Amino acid sequence: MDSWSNIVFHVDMDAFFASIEVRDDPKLIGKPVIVGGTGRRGVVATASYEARKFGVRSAMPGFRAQELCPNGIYLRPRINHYSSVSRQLMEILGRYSPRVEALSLDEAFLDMTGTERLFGEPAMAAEQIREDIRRELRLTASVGVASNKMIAKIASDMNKPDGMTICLPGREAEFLAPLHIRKIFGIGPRAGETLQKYGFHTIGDLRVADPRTLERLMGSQARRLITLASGVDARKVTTGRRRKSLGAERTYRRDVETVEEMLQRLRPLADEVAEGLRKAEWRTQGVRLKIKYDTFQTVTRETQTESPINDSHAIMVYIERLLRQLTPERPVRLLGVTATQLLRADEGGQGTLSFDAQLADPRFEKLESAVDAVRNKFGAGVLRRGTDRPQTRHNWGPDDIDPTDS
Ligand code: TTP
Ligand code: MG
Repeated sequence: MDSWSNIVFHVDMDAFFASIEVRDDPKLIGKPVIVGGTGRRGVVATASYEARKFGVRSAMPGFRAQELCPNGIYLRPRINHYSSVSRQLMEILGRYSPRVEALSLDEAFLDMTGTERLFGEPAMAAEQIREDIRRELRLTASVGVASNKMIAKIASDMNKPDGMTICLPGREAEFLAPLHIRKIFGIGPRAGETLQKYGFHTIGDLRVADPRTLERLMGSQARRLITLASGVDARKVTTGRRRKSLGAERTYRRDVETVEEMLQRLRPLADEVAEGLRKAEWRTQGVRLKIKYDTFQTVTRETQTESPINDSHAIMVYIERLLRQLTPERPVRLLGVTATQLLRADEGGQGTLSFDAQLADPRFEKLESAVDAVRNKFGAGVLRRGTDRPQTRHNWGPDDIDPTDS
């Protein structure tokens, strides 16, 4: 066996809301318990494993759940209560690592790299965490142990409920190979269908795919998929303790109608965000696009970046992707770009394997740092990248309204 160079745990509570209800009311033990789906238009938040046998699932409309499981016990969610249990859970996890990244109330990544001395072999540490949760919270958790986030998350789901799954270092590709392609983060129902039509069923099929074939099917995602399929994921565990986001937005006097014009207007916003990131020595692992239509309806779309970034070029690659996926159908009065998921430049910036050379091209970062330096010295507007066309820039001025106006 190779030795562990990185150790990541993914801890995920079993049927979280429902398990808490059962714990608090022993009469419910062994019964099909459904949290949510009570009101006329309610949806199911979660169901106990007994209720899942009837086909009841999270996000299912309540009436459908009641058809499937008429004798189920339907409870109204008590979110505040679940949040306080969640805080206790995170406190337990915090004893095992200073780097805990909570993803939701009931799941978190732990960077366990370098903790062997304290807690022993990863498998032992994982069992100890599960034991603490069982004893102190009287709840069960499933844990995935792996060399990176993607696999740890897939692993925690493999022996649910009350299970632990380890992927040993060096065995990543082998571990993933038999699994269904939809297990890969980012392969949604549509992409999954396309891939299957062309004979890609398992992650192993993807790994040995001809990159050109895959590119024809998945475009710019292809290389990333092959990398993920081979079990490589360079995302770091980030603690969300600091400031969470950094954004720029602008309301325009005249509505913006075309996607091309939106892209032009998003570029200076991305510049602003990138500059802010570099000034604070941050990078981001998430990018969010915000749009307010002329109807004042606001939509946001967010994506994770393949590696931590802090340059406007890379931000725009994601923003453009989000914008094109969204295909706005109405005129737009406000646009915004936000870096979500910030991390310090030294946390995983270096030595990070980039999935997409174009996105993490160090030349762009260097270039942009140089631009910052000149701007700081002589003021903004002195230096612009080649892609900024002055004839469009002068149109922007009068349309821009202070962001506080929105
Ligand atoms: P999950 O971890 O997805 O589900 P779970 O803990 O209930 O079950 P398991 O992990 O064993 O498969 O979500 C955690 C909690 O978040 C869940 O208990 C209820 C809530 N939730 C919703 O409210 N709506 C949803 O659509 C989902 C998926 C979860
Ligand atoms: Mg869970």
